[in-house]
Amino acid sequence: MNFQELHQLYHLPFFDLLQRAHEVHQLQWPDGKIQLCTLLSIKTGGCSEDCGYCTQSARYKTDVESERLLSKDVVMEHARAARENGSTRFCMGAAWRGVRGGTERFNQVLEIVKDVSTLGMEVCVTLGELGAQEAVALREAGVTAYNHNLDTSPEHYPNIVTTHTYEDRLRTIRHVQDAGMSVCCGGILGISETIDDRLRLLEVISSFNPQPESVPINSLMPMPGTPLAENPQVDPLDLVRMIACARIAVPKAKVRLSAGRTRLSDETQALCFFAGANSIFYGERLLTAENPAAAKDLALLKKLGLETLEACPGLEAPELDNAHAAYPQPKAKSSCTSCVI
Ligand code: SAM
Ligand code: DTB
Ligand code: SF4
Repeated sequence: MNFQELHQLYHLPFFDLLQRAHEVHQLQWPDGKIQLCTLLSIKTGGCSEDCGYCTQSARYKTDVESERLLSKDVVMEHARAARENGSTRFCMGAAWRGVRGGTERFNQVLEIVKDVSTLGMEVCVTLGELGAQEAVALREAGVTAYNHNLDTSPEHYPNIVTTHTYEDRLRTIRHVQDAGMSVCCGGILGISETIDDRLRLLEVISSFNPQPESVPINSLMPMPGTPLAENPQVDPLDLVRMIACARIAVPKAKVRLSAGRTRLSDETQALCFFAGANSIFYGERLLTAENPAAAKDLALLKKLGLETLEACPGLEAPELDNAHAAYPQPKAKSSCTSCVI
């Protein structure tokens, strides 16, 4: 969708926008189930990058203590627990600028991925910048999706990050697509952007070919010590509008109501689900920030009569297919219709 279309949509009367989004949601996701995902920071803090919202940047004096890459055994313990608690996607994050093939740490990550991918969950990683070969290696190890957010508009991005560019991010996304992994790409609200910046982000994301499989929408969790620590909270109704626009602009994607839920009321979250959000991060911690207690989330979903997506038995990573043009359509081997990977 282009900016003009998104602008018109966004500024519709609130209930007209919600109705349009809900219709798309019901058409694309008739079972209305919510996917539970678990996040784990496998390497925390000490990052060379200067993303102004991030508590893991080495440039800011924050409360986060740097940790080395977790061992495979520890990661597997978390992954098994996530599966037992009902998560069908396990997302591992590392605070690195990027990864390079042939290094010890990249080989360790590949070993971790190989083991986690035996558990039957979708396997998502977010490790920063990737080259083409690293992307293929991750895909072959069993990664099903790669998270790499564009976060905001191309115009606003340099106000938030100066150590890498929007084009760098797009190049990594291209490598992920070429390797046959699904793309998880979204944004963050509350980083001093305008509404137009948010819509420009959606314009860029919805123009991907193929469109991303997953669009996380984060709301800033202001982190003491970071440049954005004093930013005001996002207007909840603006968040709902953004979710609705994401649902309409990227209809087949899982729209993930991501960071920031500890500051949202049950009512706001309910509106987000109505507007098209169909996934949450589940469990008391995101990467470093807080998340609602699992029991609280389950109680909310129950109150709303929302079911969770069940595990998909025999889930496998998409087949490698570089036979087509620049952006091959990731293929899912699984026959389960509720898992679009
Ligand atoms: N280092 C990797 C990268 O840059 O792609 C992945 C980790 S980073 C934590 C993933 C995303 O989390 C960011 O792109 C941003 O959207 C979100 N995020 C990070 N810090 C946040 C915060 N304080 N509040 C809300 N969202 C945040
Ligand atoms: C995404 O867009 N949000 C998740 C996931 N992708 C990796 C991460 C949220 C991180 C929130 C801040 C923190 O925990 O430090
Ligand atoms: Fe590093 Fe990612 Fe945080 Fe940026 S968002 S500082 S790249 S961990």
